Formats: sequence, structure tokens, C-alpha cells
Amino acid sequence: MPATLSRRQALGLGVLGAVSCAVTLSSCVPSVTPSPTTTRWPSFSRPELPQPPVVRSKEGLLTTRLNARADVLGIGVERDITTVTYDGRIPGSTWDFRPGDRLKVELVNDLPVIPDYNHTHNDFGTDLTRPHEWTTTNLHTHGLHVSPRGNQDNVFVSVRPGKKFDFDFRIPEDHQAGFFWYHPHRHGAVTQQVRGGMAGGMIVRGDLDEVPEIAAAEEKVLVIQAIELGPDYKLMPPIPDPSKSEAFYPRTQIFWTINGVFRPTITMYPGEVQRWRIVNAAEGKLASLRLAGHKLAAIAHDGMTLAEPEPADDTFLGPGNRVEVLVKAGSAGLYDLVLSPGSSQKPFLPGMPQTTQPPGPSGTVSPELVPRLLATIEVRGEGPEMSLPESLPVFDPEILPIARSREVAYTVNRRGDGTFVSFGVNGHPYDPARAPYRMKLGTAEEWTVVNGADEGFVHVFHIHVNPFKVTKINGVPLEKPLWRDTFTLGPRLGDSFTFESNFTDFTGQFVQHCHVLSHEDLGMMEALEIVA
Ligand SMILES: [Cu+2]
Repeated sequence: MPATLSRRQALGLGVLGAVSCAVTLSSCVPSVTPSPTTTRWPSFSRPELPQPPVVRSKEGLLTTRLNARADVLGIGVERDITTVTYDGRIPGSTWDFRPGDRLKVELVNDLPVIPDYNHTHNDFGTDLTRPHEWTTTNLHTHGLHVSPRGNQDNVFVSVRPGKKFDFDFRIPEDHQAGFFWYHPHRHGAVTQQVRGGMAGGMIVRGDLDEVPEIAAAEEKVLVIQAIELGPDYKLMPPIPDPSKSEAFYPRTQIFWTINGVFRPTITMYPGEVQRWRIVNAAEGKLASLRLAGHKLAAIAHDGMTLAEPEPADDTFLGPGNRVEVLVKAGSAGLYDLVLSPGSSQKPFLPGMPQTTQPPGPSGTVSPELVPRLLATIEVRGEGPEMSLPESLPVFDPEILPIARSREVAYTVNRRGDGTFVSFGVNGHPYDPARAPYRMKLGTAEEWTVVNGADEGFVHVFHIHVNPFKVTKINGVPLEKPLWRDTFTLGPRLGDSFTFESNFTDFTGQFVQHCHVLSHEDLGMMEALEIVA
């Protein structure tokens, strides 16, 4: 890399464009071009929703190669985009396998070398609380109950540009059926790679797939992403030491895509039931989906099956959440699948489970957060009337006796003058030298996650390896507990939720963190360890 290149040119992914997101996060309102409208992309150009390529396990073994690389590709907008990808595609392939299978994944990192920032300490903290080495990567299997050790779901692995790593995941024989996703999880690099589009779906097949009404339904994967680009349609490099007028993660436009396509069409016939496996793979963004004129019923959240289908007129997804919905088409016509985007700063969305009331309207909404068309549903033709199941093979394992309780506060560290220092957990930014919080194998714990920062922002709790059962929001017991692996925490100081989790099957170190990944890269992550 010639020394004369500026660090912003070094990625080969574009130069700095206009940004106006101050480093003081409380005034962090990105300036963006108005969201694309159907005037720019006429409705007649809407392509049918493609499915990502599928890699299936055979005789208990799934083998694949995953190539992380920058590439130029079309997403159905007026120009090709330049971003980071798996295998030159957005999203990556869907992996389709069964409990008891083995997943052998060769991760090859062909992302470009960037200058080493380890020596560019700045006024705001160390590099560990700033974007760094964002072309180094690894692989996280979000939601899978697998070992965090060695070459399995180990987020402490670093695969530098030009290197490769062989992952070998062992799926337990009793793993639940559901929809999961994979994405990079290398601290300091996560935001940049996920916002560029590096993500893919994972299907674990099992009992849910054998419910007759579900087996009869056409199945579609919907990987929802928000690709963040500069004015030249190129992913912009992060700025580890931004000025007051810059953002850590600059962008001037965001394209919400499904399976890598901007505003696709999903075709159904009246009375048809389709099964949509949906993941919100958009970095740091909340999403609420609404589709009028059809019957929508959720059957699983975060890969955990409900007892029965539940109405899903407003489907809320925090970043990282999945939902599986059965969609029964209404009468013939064209319908809008409308996305209401939310952010850490603007969290209140229809369908969001919370007990606090949203504030009244105030000021203007950022163009990034204006509701928009995500896809068109075209209902036409004819076929047999289909039905929804009445009951489902519920995921609701018994919680072991609670061995211990703890409180986890998501915090923001600021100087006396209000300047941002870092994000943290219980006041501590992520530090690999810090001893992990330890849980004992074969026990359960009750944790209360608290918004410990008076910033008015939501944070999104995610823990690896074991899912959790949300029992209370703001101290109020829920009538129906919610099984999740990712949960959006309310925006006010002291907002909380309480969960119970079994720590079964696997020992080893892993993490819990905010799934607003930019918060994670800036320190909102904690190491954990399950010990025998
Ligand atoms: Cu956060």
C-alpha cells in the first residue's frame, strides 16, 4: 500500500463524503440524502425476490468455503455498488442442515490490507474502543447453541487479510429447529463488515418443518439488510478519530434490501400460505414490518418456536432478531410491505415489546427513519386454499433452579465536559485483559439488564451460546414469557428487562454485547465464561 494514499483512500472503497454526525453522540443525527422514492426507481423495475444460493448438509456434513472480499455488485439501484461481501454476494449463501450435523466452513479473508491503526491513539481512548483493523474478520453463528471454543463459535479468533481459518461446528443432536444467521464478529471490525452486507442465513430443520400446514407452505428466506454507502455508491471506511463534524461510520445513503435486492416483488396467489424466514441483518437498526390485506402469523422468534401462531400485524425486529411468519395472501392485487426503520436514538416502533410509552412527536425525523417500501407483494393467479396450523412444537425448556442473580448495566462513559469516551458494560469498556464474568455449567441464572445511560437511546442485548427467557420488562412480569437471543432494551435511564437462562452443554469463553454493533465496537461488550 503506497504511503502516499490517505487512510481514507486506503481501503479502495471511496473517499470521504459529506457527514454531519458529531462525535458527541447526543447530537448524532446523520445527514443523508432523501430516501429513494418510487420516482427514481419506477415500480415496473421491481424484480422477483431471489433466494440466496443454498448449501445443504449431506449425510450429516455441510462443507462450504466462505470468501470475505470487497466486490462490485448490482442491487437493483441505478448504479453498481462497491462493498464488502461473502463470495461477491449480498447476502451470503443460506446454510441448511439438521440437528447432529457438522459444519465445516473454510473462511478465506481476501479483504484488503489497511494501515495499522494500533499506534494512532487519540484523545478519546484506546483503539479497543474505536473502529480498528476492520478488514480482519472471523465468524459468529448467531443464535446457535454450539461450543464457543476452538474452531467453533469463537469470537476471539482473528483472520487477517490474506489468511484463512477452518471452522468446524458441531450441532447438538437436540438442537431446536429454527432460523439463525452468521456474520463476522471480530471486535473493532463488526460494524463495518455487517453494514457492508456480510451476513447469511442458517436453517436448522426439525420438528417445526414437519407440521403439515408448514410443510405445505412455500418457504422463503428474507435477509433484510441496510447497506450504508457514500455518495459514489461505495462503502466508506470508518474514522477511528472523527472530528466533531464527522461520524465513526460515515455514510450518505442507505439502501434497505431483501436478499440483496432493492424493492423486490414477492408473488403469491389468493389464499396461499407462504412461510417467510426473516432476519434483521441491518447494522444497528430497528425494523417494524407491516403488510395490509393479508393474514400474518408469527410461528417462531430467534429460532425458537411459539406454542401457537400469533398475530403479527406489526412485526418488530431489533437488529439481529429473526421472526418466522406464515403469510396467508388476501385477494388479488398489489400490496406494500412497509418498513418503519428505527434507530438507537429513535426506538419507538409498532410491535415493539415494551411497557414504557413513546413520547409525543417532537421535531423532524431523520430521512433515514422515514417509513418506506421494502417490497411489493403481488397476489395473482389461483391455487388451493391453504390453512394455518393451530398448534406448534413449542420451544420452552424448563429453567434449572436459579443459582445466582446479577444486574448488567449498559453504560456510556463521558468526560466531565460531556465528550464521549466509550461505551461499556457496568462502566467498563470491553477489555480482553479483564477477567470474564463466570457462570457454572448446569446452572441457571437470572439477569436484569438495565439501561444505565441517561442518553435516551435503546441498546440491544445479545448473548452467545445460550438463549434466554424474558420474564419481566421494567420489573413487570410478562403474562407470556418471551424466548429470545437478542432483546431491545428501553431508552430511558433505569429501563430494564429480566431474563432467565440455562447454561447447559458447553463450557468456555464467549461474550454478551449490544447488538447495535457500533456500540459493541466502541466498547459495549463483556467477556463471559461457563466453567465446569
Ligand atoms: Cu447499545
